[in-house]
Amino acid sequence: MKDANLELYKKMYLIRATEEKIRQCYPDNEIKTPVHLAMGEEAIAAGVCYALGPTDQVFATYRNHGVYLAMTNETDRFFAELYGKQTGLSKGKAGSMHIMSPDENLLGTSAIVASMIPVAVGAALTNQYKNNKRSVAVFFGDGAVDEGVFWESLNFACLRQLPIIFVYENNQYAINSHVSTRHGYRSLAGIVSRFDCPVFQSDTTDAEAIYHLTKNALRLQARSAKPVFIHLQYYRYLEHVGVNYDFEFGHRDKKEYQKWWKIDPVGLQRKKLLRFGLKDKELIKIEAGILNRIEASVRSAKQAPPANPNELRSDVYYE
Ligand SMILES: Cc1ncc(C[n+]2csc(CCOP(=O)(O)OP(=O)(O)O)c2C)c(N)n1
Repeated sequence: MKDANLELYKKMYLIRATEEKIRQCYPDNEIKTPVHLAMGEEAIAAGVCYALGPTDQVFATYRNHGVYLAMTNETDRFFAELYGKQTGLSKGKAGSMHIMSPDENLLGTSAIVASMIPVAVGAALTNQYKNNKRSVAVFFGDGAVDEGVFWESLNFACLRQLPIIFVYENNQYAINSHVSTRHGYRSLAGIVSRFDCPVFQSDTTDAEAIYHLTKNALRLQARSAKPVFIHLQYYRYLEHVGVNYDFEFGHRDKKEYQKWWKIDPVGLQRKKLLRFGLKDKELIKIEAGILNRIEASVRSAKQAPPANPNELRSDVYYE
């Protein structure tokens, strides 16, 4: 597992460093899109995406940077999109909340809570019809299960036994409201497992453990052709939208953050690699390579031409 653990670390470091760069640049006000940073979530994005097969498809939410970077390992088109440039993933017209890359199987992400869940179920239905052995993974938060469409989608996926992986990322908060003020039941996993949908659950921040859990879910799906539900936890370090901490507003206690920071996924993985015998200076070299790539991507994004107003209505669905 040493190679896999290094791969997972590279993915997580890329995600963390990219979001740190966004934090650094955002006050310049050249990035106009709202940004929902997912610092704290890296083990889920890296662990799940690394476990997926090369043709499996993915949908995610507006908190999508980690999933995009874990899927593509690419920062040029990513930063160009954030800067609203023609060289961006969607020619600068989508921004951070709708990052996608169909060529790399990231089929959609959206600002509308829970909206990708039924679309992912539709993709799974297509794959079932085509019998092409593709799975679809859809990421969503604890706020998304407050939406009726989540339950309708889960029901339909179970009824038709679709090849879909529901990836539930519980970070306890929907904007500022805690899960305990929103969920009128004790155990989501308990309810979902009463559907015809096996649940794989963990509260770990260890990317390797999440990778294995996802592999097990995929294996069961390949054997049984059932939908599966992966129930995970993380703590979002920063405010809901934007680049700052939000502890002064009083809805979250800094002690909660400090508890999770002790098991920060990126820090844990780095320590694990050192235990496996990697040298600190080898890791520093890898990290420097990633940081240089990010710097180069930001430089070229800044220099690229802005989104073209004449293309406002191309590549979009409108009547
Ligand atoms: C349908 C819909 N309702 C409300 C909102 C406003 N809104 C934006 S983010 C959010 C919270 C979602 O929380 P969660 O699903 O847990 O995701 P997280 O932000 O924690 O990643 C809400 C209610 C929205 N964007 N879409």
